[in-house]
Amino acid sequence: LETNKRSQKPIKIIKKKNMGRAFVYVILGGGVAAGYAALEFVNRGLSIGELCIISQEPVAPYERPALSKGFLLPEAPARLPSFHTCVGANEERLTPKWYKEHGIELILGTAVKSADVKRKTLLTATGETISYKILIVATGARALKLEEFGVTGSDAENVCYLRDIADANRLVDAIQSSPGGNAVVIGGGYIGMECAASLVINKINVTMVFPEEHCMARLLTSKIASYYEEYYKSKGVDFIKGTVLSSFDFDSDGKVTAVNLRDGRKISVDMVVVGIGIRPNTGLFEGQLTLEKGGIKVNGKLQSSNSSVYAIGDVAAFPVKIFGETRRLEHVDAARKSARHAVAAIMDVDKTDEFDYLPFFYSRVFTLSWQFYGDNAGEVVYYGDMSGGGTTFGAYWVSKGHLVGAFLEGGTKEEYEAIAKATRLRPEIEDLGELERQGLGFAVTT
Ligand code: FAD
Ligand code: NAD
Ligand code: ISD
Repeated sequence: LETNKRSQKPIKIIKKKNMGRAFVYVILGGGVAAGYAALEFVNRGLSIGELCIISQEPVAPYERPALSKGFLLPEAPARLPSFHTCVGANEERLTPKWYKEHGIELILGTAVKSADVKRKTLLTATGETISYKILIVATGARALKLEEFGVTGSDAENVCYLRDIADANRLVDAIQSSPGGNAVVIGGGYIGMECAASLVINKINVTMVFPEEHCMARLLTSKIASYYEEYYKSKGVDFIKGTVLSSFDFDSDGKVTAVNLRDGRKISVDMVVVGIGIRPNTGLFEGQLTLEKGGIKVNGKLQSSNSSVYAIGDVAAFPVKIFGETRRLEHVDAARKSARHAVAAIMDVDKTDEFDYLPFFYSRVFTLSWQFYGDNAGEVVYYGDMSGGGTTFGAYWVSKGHLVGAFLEGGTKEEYEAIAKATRLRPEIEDLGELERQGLGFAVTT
């Protein structure tokens, strides 16, 4: 019993057991998008105690791209706290102290096991019920496992995936246990290409195996891909294309000693890196929110089919205005910008327009570096020097008479800005030959 302050009459307070904490805003997931959302909340005047971030990772949000690059370097590797968000966008580095100072509750090392969007509650693995007024889902994605393709053996200590800091530590251990050894990299996408380069830098012999005709098949044309494959070959990387892994051989300790390919080949290995794609972490919301393109469908304010729930980053399928369709993008710039836009929409709805995002992807391997903006649809026009060895070249994609995408390897900051601006403007292209003749100059003068 407690006393009502005004009437001084006794009142009965019923506290439900395990009721847990209540917040105005809860971010579910503690990756890239969560970090950028937190910064945006603070910049827009968040009050102490209003925001909670729940993450199953044991560390505060960090720049995940560092895991396949700086983290794997043999000399002076990047380690936390140096790459907490939001250093990747040249902003403040949000250390655990920063969250404390801003009154943001960081619940780390804690998975959310279920969500009830009608009751506006989340149940954590520790048994706590956390309630919210507004929920931002930033659960990202998980790496696909070989078992999902019928191959067993992912648990072996020298088979590595790469999604989070625990995976990255495991990969570093495998690299350090295989000096001068042999690695097979399964998958020719982003993880495969970036990890293969990092392994070579660590003086490990690499064979890449993937089912497509060329690497980075989701984004690159065979002509662009062959530039990178030739560069990798010059660094000693072997490519086995058009086939997949069928099984592993193990030693008596359960370590993988060889990979067997479907085309009959056997390759002896000291370690294996697997990068065969991801699945967005939507499981908690299936049957509760509308899903599309494998993610949580949101509108131009990043708001899901339940108006109290927003989704950002890899898990969100949002309308990409310049393409006039819904897409789910698995890249860091989209995570950062969708996070910021969602918070703007939550805190200042009247002044926030629909999210108008220009897709931006990039990678850095060895001394190479490329950026891509827009969409890789339609006809392709190449320019520049594709003879190899770190030259500058690029490509434009032209669809329905308009420039819709642009790629550039080895550009300057100003040149990357120029291709971004040109792609955003979607200029009409009447003559592909003329575009080819102008090359990078077209973007620079548009
Ligand atoms: P994540 O950063 O994956 O964060 C999701 C978080 O949610 C994680 O902390 C996860 O543990 C947590 N979580 C999930 N489910 C739960 C649950 N039930 N309970 C509690 N917590 C949960 N993109 C680029 O554009 N350029 C790059 O160079 C680049 N490099 C990359 C390198 C690597 C190794 C990887 C893995 C990705 C890279 N990406 C890159 C992609 C980029 O990192 C992602 O697009 C970005 O991290 C997405 O941010 P997110 O916040 O949506 O998801
Ligand atoms: P991905 O989608 O880029 O590539 C997956 C690759 O897996 C395909 O290219 C294919 O070669 C291969 N593959 C598919 N099924 C296979 C099978 N059964 N056997 C063998 N190979 C198979 O995915 P990823 O490389 O795993 O990257 C994971 C995520 O991390 C993606 O969302 C990616 O965007 C992100 N990432 C991005 C960057 C970047 O933007 N620079 C860098 C690293 C990771
Ligand atoms: O390699 C990277 C990358 O692309 C990032 O965004 O690391 C991060 C940050 O730059 C870490 O400093």
